[in-house]
Amino acid sequence: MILTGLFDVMTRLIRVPEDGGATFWMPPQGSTIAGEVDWLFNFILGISVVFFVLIVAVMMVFVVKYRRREGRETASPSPSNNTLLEITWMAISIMLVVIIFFFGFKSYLNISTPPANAYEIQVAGQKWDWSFTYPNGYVDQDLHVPADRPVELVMTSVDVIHSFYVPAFRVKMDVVPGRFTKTWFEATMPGEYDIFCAEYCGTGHSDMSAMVIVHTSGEFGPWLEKASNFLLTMTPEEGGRKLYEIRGCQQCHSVDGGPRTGPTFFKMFGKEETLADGSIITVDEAYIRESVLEPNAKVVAGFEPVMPTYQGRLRDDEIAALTAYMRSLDGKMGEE
Ligand code: HEC
Ligand SMILES: [Cu+2]
Repeated sequence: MILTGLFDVMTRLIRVPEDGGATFWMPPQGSTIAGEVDWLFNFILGISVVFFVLIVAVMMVFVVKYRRREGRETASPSPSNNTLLEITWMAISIMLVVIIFFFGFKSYLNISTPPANAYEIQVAGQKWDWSFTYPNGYVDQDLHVPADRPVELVMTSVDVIHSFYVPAFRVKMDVVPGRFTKTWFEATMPGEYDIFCAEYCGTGHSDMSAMVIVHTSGEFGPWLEKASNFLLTMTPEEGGRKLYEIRGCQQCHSVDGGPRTGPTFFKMFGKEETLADGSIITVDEAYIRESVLEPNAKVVAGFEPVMPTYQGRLRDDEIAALTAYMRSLDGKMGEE
């Protein structure tokens, strides 16, 4: 306890009080568990420092005291053992290790068991960004959370192993393809904090960052409401483009004429399309709407019927925005 007391004094010396408990070497303590994680870290660091100093000091003294000198050619035999000394140092080491285990295990259990009333957000990692899906289906590239409410993250990866890391929350958890991992936190201070990927995942690894934005609990609801209705604040083309990127169309449809799993959207609007049954239709609003809601009603010749239905997943105004975006891909960019 003297050790931690000493260490507390040391850390307080370099603490920046207005920055939420940040110190010279620690980010702010932005979550409820940050304090206990830091405490244990400092405790282990304190023990290491004390023993390091003790061992090095004793070593130096012995080096000088028992150095080779004139007339002291042979060492005198040393006593074989000192039972009391040996039992003492073993007892002290065991005690320290058990204390560390006790607090470490306690925090570990705490960190790995989300409270039952936690707000759940789905996280997907992919090369090289994060996407966060809210209970209402809204998808964002940054993580927005309410303060003072436990938030549970259910995470998976689309490609390789990533690791979700928020230093300010002292939260780090692997994100693994084909598996769901969970972690949780309760943010205590509104503000913005960094998210990093902490598992080397290829060329863009260092770019794989995002922000956690902690809203006051009253602000979070209105934020989600407004963000989910981003169409209201954008032109239909912009909104459609955003939907194209975040709702998965991009994975199968290009906008530059190149082939993917599905036909390109480039110059698609107004064109004559040959269907698998040989008939020919013109791509218009009604056909696009049908293609999105009932993809298998009319299948384009040369493609597999693999498009998932967006029935119940895209509202009418969203389909209208997507249509506006497709219409704008007429190859006359910048002319209007
Ligand atoms: C898993 C891949 C996949 C995803 C995701 C996907 N599509 Fe498709 N889409 C296809 C395929 C394959 C076809 C062609 C076969 C067919 O008509 O069903 C197609 C056809 C279409 C067509 C008709 C194209 C034409 O040239 O006649 C439209 C319009 C369309 N998709 C819109 C969308 C929109 C909008 C989204 C996102 C909200 C989307 N698709 C997501 C695979 C996909
Ligand atoms: Cu990564």
